[in-house]
Amino acid sequence: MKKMLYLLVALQVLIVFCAAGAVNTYGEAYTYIHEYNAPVAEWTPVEGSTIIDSAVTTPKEDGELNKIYFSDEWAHAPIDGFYEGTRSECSSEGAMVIFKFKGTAVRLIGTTKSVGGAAEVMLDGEDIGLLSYYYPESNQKVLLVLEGLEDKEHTLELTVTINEEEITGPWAYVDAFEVYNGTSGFVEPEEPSRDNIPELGTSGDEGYENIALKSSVEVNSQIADSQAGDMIADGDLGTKWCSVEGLENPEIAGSLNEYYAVFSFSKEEEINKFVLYNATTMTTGDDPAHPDYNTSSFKVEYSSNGIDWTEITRVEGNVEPVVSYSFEPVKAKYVRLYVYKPTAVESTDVAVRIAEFEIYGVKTEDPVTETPQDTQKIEINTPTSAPTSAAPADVDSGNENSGLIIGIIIAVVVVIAVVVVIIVLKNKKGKK
Ligand SMILES: [Ca+2]
Repeated sequence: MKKMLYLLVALQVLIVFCAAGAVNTYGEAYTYIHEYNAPVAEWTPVEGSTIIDSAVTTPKEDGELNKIYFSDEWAHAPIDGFYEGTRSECSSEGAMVIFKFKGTAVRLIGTTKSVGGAAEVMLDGEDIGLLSYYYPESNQKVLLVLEGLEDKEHTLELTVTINEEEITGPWAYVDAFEVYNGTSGFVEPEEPSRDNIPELGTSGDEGYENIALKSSVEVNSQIADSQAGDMIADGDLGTKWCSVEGLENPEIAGSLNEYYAVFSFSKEEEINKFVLYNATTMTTGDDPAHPDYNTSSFKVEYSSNGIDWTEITRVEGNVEPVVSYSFEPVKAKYVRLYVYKPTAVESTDVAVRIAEFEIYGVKTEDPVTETPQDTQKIEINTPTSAPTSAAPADVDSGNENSGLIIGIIIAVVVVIAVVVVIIVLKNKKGKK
């Protein structure tokens, strides 16, 4: 059952990566905006707008302006952090919400979740598209924006459905509707700043370098080859290791999912620092837009045999994209990053997403610098054919061969000469 859940979550995560960043425009008269991963962390009402809280319900037949009709499947729960402390939710296909309003713009404020489904959206009886409640978890999120409408009464109708494409249940959420006049209701969020993200490979003390790049990496699991374990140490902030399949470990009370990445070196290395780059530091994709993707709790350990581990440090409640930690140098053949809360403390997202993990160790001679010297030697030796120590053995053996041939020729000539002399002498004797 758990495996099945993991599989579902994995599929969801895979799909959301594909679906990220979708912006749809329906028709010329008005715009409809919904991004699965719109990084709208906070919702700010438009000045002069009217907020219609979802806790107000009315019979469908009333069709009363600025009232929300919920079908019976909806539950209206008191939850902190929502408008007037309430949020409505349901998980029934076909459940409906009908909202009648007068204005040129409307926004739906709700929640997205990893179990989120979808809703078919109708405006004034016209099908305008599918609204997704899916992923990542975010409360009081702007889920739907309709702007540039005619200034008259409109009816917005949502019908809850399974988001078949995304293989989730029909979970749907409504906090409130916001009605206003104007077209500036939706503010595009700013790109997250990269000011505090150090360049890869630049965090080491003098004489130290990121030796994770030359380690071999083993992870407990990975979601796909495109987000493989070794991408945590490939010197690229455009790639990450992602896993949704953690381990059960009783060590940390209450933990359900734990993950590891083990870095193995060919010999013991002296190390004194690690730098963890969460997926929020990435230079590609939409991960940077989600501060909840910062690994919340983890520990880093080292070992000389891969069996007995010594803890370097333990981090809990982290919210930073980059976590850097220096320590007294230790000798390690193995380093283990052990994650036991992969996302923000309040998040239920079970995916660990780490773009890069640097381990700073004593710098060794770069074998790359030896190559030009060798090349130079060959370049010098080749044209002169000088019999230096590096002179090609072929040349010597070639000399030996030609000497041998000359020797053989001389020997043959000598033998022939001797034979000729003997014959001549014999003939002379015979003639006498
Ligand atoms: Ca990487």
